[in-house]
Amino acid sequence: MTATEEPDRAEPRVEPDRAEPRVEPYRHPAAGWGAAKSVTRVLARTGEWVDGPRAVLRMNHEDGGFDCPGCAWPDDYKGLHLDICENGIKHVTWEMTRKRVGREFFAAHTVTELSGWSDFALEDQGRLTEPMVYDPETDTYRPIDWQQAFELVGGVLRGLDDPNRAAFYTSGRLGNEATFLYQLLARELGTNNLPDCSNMCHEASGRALTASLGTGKGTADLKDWEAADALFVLGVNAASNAPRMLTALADAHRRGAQVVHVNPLVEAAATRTIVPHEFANMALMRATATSTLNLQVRIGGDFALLRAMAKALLEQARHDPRALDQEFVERHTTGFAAYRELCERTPWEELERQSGLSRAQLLEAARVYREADRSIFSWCLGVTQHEHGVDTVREIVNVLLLRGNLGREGAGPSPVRGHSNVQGNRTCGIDHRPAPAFLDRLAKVCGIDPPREHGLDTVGVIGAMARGEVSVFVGMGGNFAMAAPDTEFTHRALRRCELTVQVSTKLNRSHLVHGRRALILPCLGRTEQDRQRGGVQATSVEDSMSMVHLSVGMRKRAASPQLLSEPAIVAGIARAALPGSATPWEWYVEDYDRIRDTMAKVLDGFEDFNRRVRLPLGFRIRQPARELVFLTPSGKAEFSTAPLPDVLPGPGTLVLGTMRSHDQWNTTVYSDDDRYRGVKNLRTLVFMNRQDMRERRLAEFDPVDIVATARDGSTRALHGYLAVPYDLPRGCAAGYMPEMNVLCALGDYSSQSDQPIMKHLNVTISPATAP
Ligand SMILES: Nc1nc2c(c(=O)[nH]1)N[C@H]1C(S)=C(S)[C@@H](COP(=O)(O)OP(=O)(O)OC[C@H]3O[C@@H](n4cnc5c(=O)[nH]c(N)nc54)[C@H](O)[C@@H]3O)O[C@H]1N2
Ligand SMILES: Nc1nc2c(c(=O)[nH]1)N[C@H]1C(S)=C(S)[C@@H](COP(=O)(O)OP(=O)(O)OC[C@H]3O[C@@H](n4cnc5c(=O)[nH]c(N)nc54)[C@H](O)[C@@H]3O)O[C@H]1N2
Ligand SMILES: [Mo]
Repeated sequence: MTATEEPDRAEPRVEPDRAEPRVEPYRHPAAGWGAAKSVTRVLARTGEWVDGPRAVLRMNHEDGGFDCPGCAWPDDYKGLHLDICENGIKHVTWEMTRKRVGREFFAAHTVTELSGWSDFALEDQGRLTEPMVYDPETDTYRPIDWQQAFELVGGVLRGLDDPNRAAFYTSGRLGNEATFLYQLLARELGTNNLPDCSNMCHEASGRALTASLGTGKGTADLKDWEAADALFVLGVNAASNAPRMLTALADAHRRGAQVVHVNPLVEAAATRTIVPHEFANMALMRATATSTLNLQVRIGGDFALLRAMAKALLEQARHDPRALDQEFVERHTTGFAAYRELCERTPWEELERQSGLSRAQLLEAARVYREADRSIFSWCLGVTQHEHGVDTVREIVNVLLLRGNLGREGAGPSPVRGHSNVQGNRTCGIDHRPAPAFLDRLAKVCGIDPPREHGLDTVGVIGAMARGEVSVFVGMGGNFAMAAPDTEFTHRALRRCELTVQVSTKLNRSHLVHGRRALILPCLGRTEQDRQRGGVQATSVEDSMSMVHLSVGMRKRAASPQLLSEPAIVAGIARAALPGSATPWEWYVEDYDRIRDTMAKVLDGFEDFNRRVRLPLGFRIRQPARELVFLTPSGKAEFSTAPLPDVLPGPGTLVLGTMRSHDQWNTTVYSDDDRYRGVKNLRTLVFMNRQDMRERRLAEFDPVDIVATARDGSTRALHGYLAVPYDLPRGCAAGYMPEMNVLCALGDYSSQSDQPIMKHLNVTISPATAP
């Protein structure tokens, strides 16, 4: 008997349109009718006409409902209204599809066959329905019951001679309660091997903010965004990746605030928008501008721009003391003199060359900053996925400190996190370098003896698997095989494992690139009701601005009756792996309030967790730096004095950055379109500066070979990509992740953050040699 709710429809491969590729400038405002049309298409495609809109109405509500599984942009604190966006709707309906991938499907297709399918076709099969185990005899996945699945994992984990031979990956959707249990499982077992997607996105931000301010998070919240006189937005494609930020940008522009975008590309959010939930404006096509200044830095040029702003302020301060907040600098910071000296010594010509901007542009940025009373700097991957990501975020803080833009309304650093709960994951213990104080409390409260030595992060774990040092890989969500750098190497590493376990909602490549033994464990999604012995459960999540609130799934019928919640799966594995454990795993799962009560004792700022998380908008985690309390060695905010990095491409080479299209969620690609960049039916493209193309005798859509040279001199190549002329600085090129991970060597990670430098690959691009 199949466990699926409805007959399994092993449909033929559904590929995105294979129509002619087209690229033409997008001339419409962001969001608005283009978005509405796209949503209509998505709802039609997933067959969610009734449930889709109903679900969306339950999203991001102050009084229950579930948290959008999309990005980590905070909900509008003013409460009940439709704070939704096109891409949020896409993510929700993606989870709610009526399609199912059940045992007949797996019986009918060998893993070898499925490996030839596109990623789109794999996910398009629908929701996973029951636990599956890999059968090497037939090269297929076959059903296994939950107890046997847990026993299999438990048995392998128990048999390890060293717990550090296991690694536990997290993708940032996991709710706080499951997160807490997951890290407890790893640490009770005896390892800090907790790689996560944050190792590929905001590791640099966390390390930089901790070093400068003693807190790993931003300090500004949505109210601050509304009070700021200037917003600096660096390296974010907001219209696609944090669409609800458009509202904040449009509001700022309307009230006369300055909105400065720093990006090699002029992205849709840097022009104008129709505010996503303002239906009247939508009907009237009334767009609001979202930018007062666009600065097209070269890739990696942000640091030079920031230092130039500091230099200009310091020069101005010689005759205009108000250029700096001297009192703030004296009272709250350390290291100012050395920083000033460093800025003064850095020549303007170097700053122009490294930023790719003219002196006039650099001075204009400084002027806007100087004339604003209150400024917020916000950033995402354009800043972090670089060798100098940590230094650059610290330079942002330096610039903020010069004018006392911290600890007061309308000011502060404001990183834009990725996955909806990636920040909560870190808060709740997913950290391969845990703080000793956290481990002490965990030991005391949970009665375990957690390991003290640092564990492996994403890059580290891939190397360790390749060397045979890690032999069990558990993926709590995500799609590690595609998200990680150096695709072929990563795949070889995963295949060396004794056991790979993927807890997932949909079929993806990570199920096909597996160890000697392999399990697929299907879980409930965020939209689905999670009923345990103690009744319907809610999980909590934390947004980019440290607000923690509850998310309650409302779909009564899960994709399959066999799905377990993520906390239940963690508990099942833990019970099997740790038979003598004193942790009350099953008791925790009966009622997540019990998990929260324990978390309240372990986690800083979570006192009275169960009560506060039920307040209408949840609660904000205390942020010492926001109160001008700095948990740094000096007890003050610390200026950093990093030298200006050299980011210029070598002769004949270009710097290539990988990024998302408008129509994808990380490794999930919805279509081959990238609406705001004017692209239709094409993902195998590389955006290039026109002159760089001319130099290489390339015309639009000419096929090219892209060869990346890693630091160790090894090369990796993609063939047959199409060159697309685009407005970006000379020497810079861009294309889509995850496909371009093929080009990113495992060894090319930042020495400051250990993040793969996915925005800074050294490549040569030339006319394709083979047709
Ligand atoms: N719809 C949708 N939303 C998402 C995601 C998704 O895949 N789809 N992913 C989520 C996740 S996990 C994350 S981490 C975030 C990612 O959000 P983003 O950081 O916006 O992601 P990317 O697409 O990588 O885009 C990076 C941006 O940085 C710019 N850039 C590249 N190099 C540089 C540089 O050197 N300097 C500057 N200043 N800019 C540069 C690029 O032009 C691009 O605009 O989004 C989250 N939200
Ligand atoms: N070249 C390059 N590579 C990159 C990046 C880049 O900019 N350039 N960005 C990096 C970044 S910022 C990130 S965050 C990573 C993303 O890395 P991941 O987080 O590992 O990847 P996702 O594509 O978000 O994961 C999608 C899968 O998650 C599963 N899933 C979805 N919802 C749920 C759920 O509720 N529960 C569970 N258990 N599973 C679920 C589904 O099976 C789906 O196939 O990629 C990184 N890789
Ligand atoms: Mo991310």
